[in-house]
Amino acid sequence: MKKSYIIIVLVVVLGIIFFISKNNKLQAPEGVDESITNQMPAGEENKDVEEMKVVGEVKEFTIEGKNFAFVPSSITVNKGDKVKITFKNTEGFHDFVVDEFGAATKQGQAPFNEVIEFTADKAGSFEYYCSVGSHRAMGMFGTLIVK
Ligand SMILES: [Cu+2]
Repeated sequence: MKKSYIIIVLVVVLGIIFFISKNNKLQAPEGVDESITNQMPAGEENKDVEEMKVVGEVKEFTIEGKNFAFVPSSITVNKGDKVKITFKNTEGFHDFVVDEFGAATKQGQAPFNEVIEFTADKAGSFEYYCSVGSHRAMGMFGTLIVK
């Protein structure tokens, strides 16, 4: 009887040691990967999100489309920002396109709203425009400035 108790205790102790050493390995700095990130307490993850905001914020805009203009005709963000645009078509048949960031809404008849998101990962001056017919030539464009 005593022998079997000792074996059980040994197995439990070994199990605990194994569990602890496994956890220690995951927390080692050289093993930084997703499995560690996932195990981070919620508080630490929030800290990371706040730090990331310094690099790239979410910038939200509502841009109205009508015959034949966008309002506003210029928006400015910082490089690295996540840009969230609500395209609000209030008149006519239009879309909203920014080629350089692969961003585009559907083409559609007013009224409709569509939200598009992209990351402004390159600096410069880019044109957003309506790709329907000759609307762009008729003045349906604006400027996205990425600083
Ligand atoms: Cu248009």
